[in-house]
Amino acid sequence: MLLVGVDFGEPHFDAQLHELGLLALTAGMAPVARVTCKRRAPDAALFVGSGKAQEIKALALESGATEVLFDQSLSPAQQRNLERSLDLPVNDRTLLILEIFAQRARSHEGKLQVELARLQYLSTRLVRRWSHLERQTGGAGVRGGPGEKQIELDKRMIGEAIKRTKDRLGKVKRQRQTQRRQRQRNDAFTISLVGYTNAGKSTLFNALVKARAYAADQLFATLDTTTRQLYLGSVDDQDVASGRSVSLSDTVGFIRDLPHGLIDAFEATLQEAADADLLLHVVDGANPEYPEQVAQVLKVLAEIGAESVPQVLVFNKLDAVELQRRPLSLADVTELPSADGSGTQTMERVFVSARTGEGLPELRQLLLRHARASIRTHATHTGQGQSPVSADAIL
Ligand SMILES: Nc1nc2c(ncn2[C@@H]2O[C@H](COP(=O)(O)OP(=O)(O)OP(=O)(O)O)[C@@H](O)[C@H]2O)c(=O)[nH]1
Ligand SMILES: [Mg+2]
Repeated sequence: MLLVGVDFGEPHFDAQLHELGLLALTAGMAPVARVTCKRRAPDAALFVGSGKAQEIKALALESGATEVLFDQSLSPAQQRNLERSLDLPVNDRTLLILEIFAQRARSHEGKLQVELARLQYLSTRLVRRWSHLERQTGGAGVRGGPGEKQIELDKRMIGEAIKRTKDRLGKVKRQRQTQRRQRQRNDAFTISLVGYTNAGKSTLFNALVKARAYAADQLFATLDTTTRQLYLGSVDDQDVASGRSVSLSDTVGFIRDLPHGLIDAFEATLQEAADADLLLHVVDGANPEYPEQVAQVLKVLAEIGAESVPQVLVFNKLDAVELQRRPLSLADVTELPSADGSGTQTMERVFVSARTGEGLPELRQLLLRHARASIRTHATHTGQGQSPVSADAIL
């Protein structure tokens, strides 16, 4: 596979192309070469210039690449024109992410969500895609694109498949709502781990609840939400007076330019995060790109309506941070640009290493403080517990 990145003057261009390589590896594809070029704007027909297209073709031949992958989203027409011009299958980052999600989805709901996103993506471009997609659409035919008749047929089939998938998803969603209502009735204090993919959410989850969720050096290792009870020292075995226990959820990671179809399809899963009482925003503190990743996560959180949920920044991978960059204190407060870019927001921050356990006592302390505060306001709101003091005494 040959990677192509077109630099339109973005500040993080190199890192983005590197990330595309990681995504390809995660999907089980080996990048054999990469091409970059600078442009002011995409070419309407080919995305790159025709000279560059020739260069890509030559390099693909030379390196033995059997497929070309663009870092940016291509329009259906650009993709088709490129495939004709290069005489190779051409795909973009969006399809790659869809492919990874398809490979990783485990739960019934996860699979349906991915299926819906893929069908929606596919409905806009009826040309030969990766084999599993071909099978599902009844075989789109040979390269060069299926005939008009076939396209009409495929369109109808995809339309029907979208409807079927939506119906099935609707059913699963209703079940999930019932479960959520149940949890609300139980009134757990819910904490969700959110953050850029590969930040270490699952590793932290495992360290905090002593679970064995799948964690790996891959993008999107986690797709399905896992929830466990979290014991915070004295808040354990439920706080008797308020009836509130603490639960921690590990969720799907975010990535820049998450395909829109995926945000829609994963709405229910992402909604879980938005409904939490507290978000632990896990950051890969050892990654030089972390400020950009934090900004991307804040953006997605705003998109799913979770920007007002209290949030704590957890700077992870402290063990991998150079000595001279280590913070003086493991817990502090920091200023971040707000998601809409209009100002700044103040956020609590803790530095941890999910791997070595450093900073985890400080993180637990902080969680305990938030749970206590919440139980106190909760008790006041519902009239449960005699007074804030008594709630505090129990903790
Ligand atoms: N050095 C170091 N590596 C860590 C730490 N925490 C996690 N990692 C590594 O980072 C990689 C990603 O960890 P995960 O826990 O799978 O990350 P995630 O945020 O759940 O990722 P996705 O589920 O893919 O979004 C793994 O290779 C972990 O071993 C840490 O504290 N220090
Ligand atoms: Mg994970």
